[in-house]
Amino acid sequence: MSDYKVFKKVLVIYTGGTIGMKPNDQGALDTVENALGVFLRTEPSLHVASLQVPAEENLFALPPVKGESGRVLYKLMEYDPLLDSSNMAGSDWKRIAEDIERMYDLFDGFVVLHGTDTLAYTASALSFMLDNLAKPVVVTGSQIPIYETRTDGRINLVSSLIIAGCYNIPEVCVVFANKLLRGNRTVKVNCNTLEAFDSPNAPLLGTFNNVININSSLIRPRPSGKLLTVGGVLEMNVATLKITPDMSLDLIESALAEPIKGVVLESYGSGNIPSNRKEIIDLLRNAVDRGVIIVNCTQCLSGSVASIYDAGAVLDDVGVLSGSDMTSVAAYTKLAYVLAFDVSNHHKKELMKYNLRGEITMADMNVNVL
Ligand code: ASN
Repeated sequence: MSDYKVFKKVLVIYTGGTIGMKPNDQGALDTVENALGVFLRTEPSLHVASLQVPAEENLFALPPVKGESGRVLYKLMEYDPLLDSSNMAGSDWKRIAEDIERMYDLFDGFVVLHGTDTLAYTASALSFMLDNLAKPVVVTGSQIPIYETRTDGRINLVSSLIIAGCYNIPEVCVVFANKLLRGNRTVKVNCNTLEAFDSPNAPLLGTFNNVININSSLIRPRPSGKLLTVGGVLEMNVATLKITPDMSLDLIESALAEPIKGVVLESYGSGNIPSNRKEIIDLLRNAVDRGVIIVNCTQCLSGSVASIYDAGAVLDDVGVLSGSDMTSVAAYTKLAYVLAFDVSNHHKKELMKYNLRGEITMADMNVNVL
């Protein structure tokens, strides 16, 4: 295999999810250790056996892809334990980010195989944690296990390997159902169809049809000359508080109570709350005065928060920040990232409003993050 050097090298970090699940004794889908690599080695659309890449190093060679000059060699790194993504936590985001940092110079790009349930959280979190990222990090998974005939896992994995190996996309992105999406704009929109993800407030970065079409003007610029740094410290004392009619004050009080440091307020429409309930406004004001950072995001699937109505403008008066068009998921992970910084509360608030990784259309262009 003297021609290894011409291959683009991709590290596939396999964290779990449906893509590698099989039914357990009760018939429920569950993760299975050491099965994916065995399967990949026998699957001609995912590995060219005749190239005889060393199996003991968990290396696989993707067959040539029409239209792409590069060839992709990939290494499978399976996590122990494999997780249904519903079981993932901030410590798992940290593990992935630190593995990417450790292996950064050895690979041209990275694929994270992940369950779909919390995939948007992980993609958003990684986008913030990987500062000065100059290589593609593609998060993907599937709705049907890769071992099944009708799987969507095979095409999602192939498309992800192509992006990670052959394209200059220095971002954390999501590949799913023939779409390339910005990671921190992604939301899970369907749990029953193969079109599980969308980015309702941001255009697709690309599409996989007869040809692969990348919307280059949307891709974030490669950071010049700066080294990747990983923000491995997170403040996970964050909460999401969804406003509902007649909601209990106790619930609001506990969502804002110590040790919570940051809250995503999921408001109605363009950022409105029941402003005729003075007690709610008092609870929010008290929390802001105690230093809790509250970010207002809409419950709607798309659109952004703006002080159009008095029922929303009241939040500006108590010091709640506008989340503009950020997804609630992005705001949650951004809070976890920003709240861990050793800077003043004022500076953290400025960072929450600032467009760090393409996650937000800035409502206020005068944000000062220096
Ligand atoms: N429960 C699964 C997970 O998130 C769902 C999936 O991957 N499609 O791990």
